[in-house]
Amino acid sequence: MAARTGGGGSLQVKVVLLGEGCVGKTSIVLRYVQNQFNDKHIQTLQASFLQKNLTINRRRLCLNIWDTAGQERYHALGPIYYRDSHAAIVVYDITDEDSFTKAKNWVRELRKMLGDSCVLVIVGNKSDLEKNKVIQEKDAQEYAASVGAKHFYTSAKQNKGIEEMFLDLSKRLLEKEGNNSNPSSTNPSSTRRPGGITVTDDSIRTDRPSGGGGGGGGGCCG
Ligand SMILES: Nc1nc2c(ncn2[C@@H]2O[C@H](COP(=O)(O)OP(=O)(O)OP(=O)(O)O)[C@@H](O)[C@H]2O)c(=O)[nH]1
Ligand SMILES: [Mg+2]
Repeated sequence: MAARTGGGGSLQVKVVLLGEGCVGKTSIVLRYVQNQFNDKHIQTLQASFLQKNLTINRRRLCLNIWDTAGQERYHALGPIYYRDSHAAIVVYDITDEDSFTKAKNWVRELRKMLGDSCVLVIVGNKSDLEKNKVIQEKDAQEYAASVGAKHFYTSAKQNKGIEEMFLDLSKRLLEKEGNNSNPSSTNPSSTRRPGGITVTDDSIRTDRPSGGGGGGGGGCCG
């Protein structure tokens, strides 16, 4: 689905996070949007919604991010959140073989339901636990390439790889949409990134979806 340009010339895009429970989907988004990290696993119920506004090379982008629940009992809700998505981030835990299998299942489902229309990213999270890694980088990279996805390592805990992953995804979304959105005025808080890209973190908003998103109690990780 083509992204639409909202008020203020900002390109509105929908991004969904999918993956098994406890792999760190919520942690990745909370680190990216609020620069927070929680050691406890607070299971997401259904899904949570967060927004992040960026300006990349004077082009405005609003990421509307749906962080879905990984528990199996919510699997059937997946299409509600990935439908019409412009990008999907499929997350696995580098220390958990099953979570990689589950990530592959999500990719298969996405490709079947959405075709090649959405930008696909596969993320190996918890890169700080390198010593416990069970999914080898070569396998992960080869798999990602075989399904037309990019692969990134992240650590929400140590704040590694997350900005880079969202930046790459955002640039690909902008490229896909062409060069026709309105340039915004230069913002003094802009930061220069490698590769000559200027990125501005415009504003932050977080919300819960109506009808019961947000975190619940309990956890699988102790
Ligand atoms: N060591 C380490 N732990 C992490 C990292 N990211 C998340 N965690 C931990 O992993 C657990 C699960 O994180 P969540 O972000 O709640 O996982 P989730 O994928 O959103 O889980 P569901 O909402 O149940 O689908 C928590 O205890 C986090 O603190 C990371 O990069 N490194
Ligand atoms: Mg969660």
